[in-house]
Amino acid sequence: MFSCEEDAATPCMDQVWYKDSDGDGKGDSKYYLYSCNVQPEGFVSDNTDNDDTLPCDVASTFYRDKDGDGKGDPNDTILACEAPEGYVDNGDDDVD
Ligand SMILES: [Ca+2]
Ligand SMILES: [Ca+2]
Ligand SMILES: [Ca+2]
Repeated sequence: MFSCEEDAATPCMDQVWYKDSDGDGKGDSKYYLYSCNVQPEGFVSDNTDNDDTLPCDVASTFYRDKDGDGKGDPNDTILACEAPEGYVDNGDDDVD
């Protein structure tokens, strides 16, 4: 992925690109490559992503609400950025 060396006649500045797996525009500082001029697909110049598996910095726990009363099952949870369909942000349902 050192595309600068492919064309030695063209001076260019190496740039570091960081992998953005979750597509939130923030890159993972642990996974990077060098490329000049062209931005590799799936990579960004930012390296501030704390968790590159989630498109947000802090994930929240959501609770499954099977019966649709707005209260979730405390034993059926998922970690996500926003409440997925069928999930709510509380685990107050005793009998879901
Ligand atoms: Ca990311
Ligand atoms: Ca992220
Ligand atoms: Ca419920």
